[in-house]
Amino acid sequence: MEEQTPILNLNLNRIKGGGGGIRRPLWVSVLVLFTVIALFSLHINKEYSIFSIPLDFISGRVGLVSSYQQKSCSDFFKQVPARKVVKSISDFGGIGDGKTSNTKAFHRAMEFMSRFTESGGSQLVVPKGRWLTGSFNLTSNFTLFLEYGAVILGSQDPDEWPIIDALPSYGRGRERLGARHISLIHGNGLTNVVITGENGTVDGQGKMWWDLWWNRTLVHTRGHLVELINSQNILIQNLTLMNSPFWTIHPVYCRNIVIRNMTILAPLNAPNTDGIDADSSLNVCIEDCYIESGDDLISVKSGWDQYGMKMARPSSNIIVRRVKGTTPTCSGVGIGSEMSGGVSNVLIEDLYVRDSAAGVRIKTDIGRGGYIVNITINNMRTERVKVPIRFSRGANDHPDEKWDPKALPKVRGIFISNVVSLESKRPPLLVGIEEAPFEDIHMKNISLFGLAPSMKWNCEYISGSSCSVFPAPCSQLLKNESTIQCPN
Ligand SMILES: *[C@@H]1O[C@H](CO)[C@@H](O)[C@H](O)[C@H]1NC(C)=O
Ligand SMILES: *[C@@H]1O[C@H](CO)[C@@H](O)[C@H](O)[C@H]1NC(C)=O
Ligand SMILES: *[C@@H]1O[C@H](CO)[C@@H](O)[C@H](O)[C@H]1NC(C)=O
Ligand SMILES: *[C@@H]1O[C@H](CO)[C@@H](O)[C@H](O)[C@H]1NC(C)=O
Ligand SMILES: *[C@@H]1O[C@H](CO)[C@@H](O)[C@H](O)[C@H]1NC(C)=O
Ligand SMILES: *[C@@H]1O[C@H](CO)[C@@H](O)[C@H](O)[C@H]1NC(C)=O
Ligand SMILES: *[C@@H]1O[C@H](CO)[C@@H](O)[C@H](O)[C@H]1NC(C)=O
Ligand SMILES: *[C@@H]1O[C@H](CO)[C@@H](O)[C@H](O)[C@H]1NC(C)=O
Ligand SMILES: CC(=O)N[C@H]1CO[C@H](CO)[C@@H](O)[C@@H]1O
Repeated sequence: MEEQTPILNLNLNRIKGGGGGIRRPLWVSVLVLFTVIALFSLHINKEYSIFSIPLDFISGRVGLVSSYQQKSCSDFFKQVPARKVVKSISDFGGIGDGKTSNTKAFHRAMEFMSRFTESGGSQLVVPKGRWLTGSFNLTSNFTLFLEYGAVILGSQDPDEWPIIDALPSYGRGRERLGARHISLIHGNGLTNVVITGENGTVDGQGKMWWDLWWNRTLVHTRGHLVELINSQNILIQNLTLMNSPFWTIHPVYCRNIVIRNMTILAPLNAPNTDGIDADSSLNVCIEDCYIESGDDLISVKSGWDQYGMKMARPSSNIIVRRVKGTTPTCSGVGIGSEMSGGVSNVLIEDLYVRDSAAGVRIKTDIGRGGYIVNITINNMRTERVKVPIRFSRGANDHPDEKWDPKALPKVRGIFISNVVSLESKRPPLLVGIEEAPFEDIHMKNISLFGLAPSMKWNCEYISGSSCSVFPAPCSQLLKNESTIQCPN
C-alpha cells in the first residue's frame, strides 16, 4: 500500500534532523547528542524504538522556543505585489443597504477583475455597508478587501448558492447524496489570492440552512462560507467570518494556505459550523485566530472511506498555532474522522480551549483506511473541557454500502507535551481499534486538574510512553517510562 511510505520515512528523517525549518542553537544540538548517547548506553530493549520519539520532544526544546520567540507562518505564503487595478463594488452597481441583491454586481465585478490576472492583478474593495449577495467566484492574482464596517451578507435564497459537483474524495455530498451547494465565496484552480480587510465581516446568515438541517428538509449538502479548491498561495487575514451554513473555511486539494488573525463565530448550537477544515491540502498554516462555533474549531481531514483512499490526497505540513476558542459539543482541534487520504506532520502549538467537549481529538474508524502519523501537540491549555485529550474509533458513518471493512487506518507517532487542563470533567479517553492499535503515543508534562481521584485514564488498543503526567496515565503508556528523559 502506498501510504506506508511516510510511516517508514518518519523515523529515519527524524534522526537526520530533516524537515525542521528552524535552526537550533549549538548547545541544543550538543544536549540532544548527549541525550541520545545516554539513551544508547542504557541498552534499552530493541523492540522499543527511541528513534520514533522526536529529539525535540526529548530535549524539551518544543516547549522552550514558543515561549520566547514568536513563530509565524509567513513562509507558507509568498508575498504578492500591489494590485494594478483597484475597484469598489459600488463601481459595478452594488448597493450596500442590506436589502438589495448584489449578486449581479459581484458577478460583473469578478468578470472585470479576472481580465487582470495576467496583467498586474486586481483588488475589489467592499466599502462600509451591508452587501447582500449570492455566491460568487474569485480569480487569480486577486485581493478581496473588506473595509472597516463592510459586511457581506449571504443570500437567503438557496438558488443563489447553486449546485456543484461533489468532491471526488468524498464521492458524494457530505450530508446528502449527490451534488452539493457551492460556497458563498468560492475559488477553483486559483493562485495568489488574498482575502483581507479592516475587520470587515462575511456573515453567511446560516440560520435558514441550520433550520433546513434540523427540520430534515435539506435537499443538498450545505455550502461553506469560503471554499477554495485546487488552489495555491492563498492568504486569509484580518476579517470576521460568521454564521456559515456549514464548515466556515474549507481549503481542499490546496497548497500554501495561510489563515491568520481571523475571528470566526457561529452560535454554539449551529450544526457543523466548523471554523477551518484543512482538507487534502499541503502547507496550511492557521495562526492567531479566535473561533467559537457549533463544531470543531479546526479540523484536519483528507477524504472519506473508499473515495478518499482512491484519491489519496493527504493533508500534510499543517500548523495550528495560537488558536483560542470554544465549542461545547466538539473539539479545539479534530483530526478526522474523514482521513482516508492520510494526515501527517501536524503541529499544534499554543492552543487554548475553554468550555468544550474536547481539547484535541483524533477520530477514525474501520473502513477509513489512510493514516494519521507524526502529530505534535505542544502547549495546550484547557478550561472546563470535558475530555482534554481524546482518541476514538466509532465514527461509524460511511458514504455508502461499498465501504471496505478491511480498510484499517494507521495511527502512529502522536506527541503531546506541556498540557495544563483546569476543571476537566473526565480523564483522557484513548481508544484505538482492536485490529489496528494506535502506536507510538507519547505524553510528557501533562497536568489535568479537577478530576476525582477515582477517575482513571481510559485506554484501549494503544501503546506508547509517558513522563511527568498527572494523574498517572493508563498502564499502556507506563511501560517505557524509564526510556524517556524527563527534564527536571
Ligand atoms: C499572476 O501574476 C504573476 C506575476 O505577478 C504571473 O507570473 C502569473 O502568471 C499570474 N497568474 C495567473 C494565473 O495569471
Ligand atoms: C463558479 O465556479 C464553479 C466551478 O468551480 C461553477 O460551477 C460556477 O458556475 C461558477 N459561478 C459563477 C457565478 O461563475
Ligand atoms: C488583526 O486584525 C485586526 C483587524 O481585524 C487588526 O486591527 C489588527 O491589527 C490585526 N493584528 C495583527 C497582529 O495583524
Ligand atoms: C473584529 O470584529 C469582531 C466582531 O465584531 C470582534 O469580535 C473582534 O474583536 C474584532 N477584532 C478586532 C481585532 O478588532
Ligand atoms: C424547515 O426550515 C425552513 C427554513 O427555515 C422552512 O422554510 C421550512 O418551512 C421548514 N420546514 C418544516 C417542515 O418545518
Ligand atoms: C493585517 O493587519 C495588519 C495590522 O494592521 C497589517 O500589518 C497586515 O498587513 C494586514 N494583513 C493584510 C493581508 O492586509
Ligand atoms: C514531523 O512533523 C513535524 C511538524 O510537526 C516536522 O517538523 C517533522 O519534520 C516531521 N517529521 C518527519 C519525519 O517528517
Ligand atoms: C510543563 O508545561 C507547562 C504548561 O505548558 C509549562 O508552563 C511548564 O514550563 C512545563 N514544564 C516543563 C518542565 O517543561
Ligand atoms: C525498557 C522497557 O520497559 N521496554 C518495554 C517497552 O514496551 C514494550 C511493549 O510496548 C515492552 O515489551 C518492553 O519491555
